Amino acid sequence: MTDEATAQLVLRKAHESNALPAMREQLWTDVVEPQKNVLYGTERYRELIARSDPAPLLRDGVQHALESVERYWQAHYAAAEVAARWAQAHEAYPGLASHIRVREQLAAHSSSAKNLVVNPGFEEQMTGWHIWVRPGTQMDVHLDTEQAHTGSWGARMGPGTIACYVQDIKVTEGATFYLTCWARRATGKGVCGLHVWWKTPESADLKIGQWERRAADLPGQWQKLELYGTVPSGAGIAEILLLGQDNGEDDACWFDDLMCLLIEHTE
Ligand SMILES: [Ca+2]
Repeated sequence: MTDEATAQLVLRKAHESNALPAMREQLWTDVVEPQKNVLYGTERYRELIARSDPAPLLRDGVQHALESVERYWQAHYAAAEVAARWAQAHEAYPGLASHIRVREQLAAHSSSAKNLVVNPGFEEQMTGWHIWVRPGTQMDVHLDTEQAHTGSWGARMGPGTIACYVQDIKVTEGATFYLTCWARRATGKGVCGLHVWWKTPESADLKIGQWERRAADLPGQWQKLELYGTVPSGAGIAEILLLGQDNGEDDACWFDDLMCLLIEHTE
């Protein structure tokens, strides 16, 4: 992103894209439902549509767009000005309110925000974290001083099949959840991703899709990965998974410097 006009165009496109799932619902209600009797296998059709739900992909796209805009603004304006620009955007694009609210809160409170992740930079070794390796498979998982985003330590995985560094965060449904980390891949092979597995307060699977953000194909570079949204109904635990997968012999990935915020809504 190179200028303010592009930033505004990205915001407008994100706003338009964000309306697509609602438009699809409207299409169903207005066009398909009234003709239910003439459409063969309507339930099956609905099932197919449900499975092809574009909402998670759109959410990722919108988040990525807003992240790009924020990066541009942060590079060109002071914090107060960035917050003011998000307030303007909130006004101009009401459909993006839930996304922009997070940006406003971060701009306004980032210095005083309470990071919920224990030992977020692995400087206290494995305090707060545990490791999961898929049973029956191998993964080399260890903390590493060769690569760190900040401090001395980073969390390394590879070579191996699939494993995660895991930490549970207590959450309350309906609050805004924000999670970010830094990730680095050794090569363009394998998978390196930030996940959230939603669980009930009793630690049972909530049986909804995990939130996921994969590191881009930028070997050797530290990348910021970000996930946020509303804590789903019924959730009491957000299980953070730092995932490494399919790392070949010369391959590995690293994670460092997590931040997790829970923003309760007071309005
Ligand atoms: Ca560190």
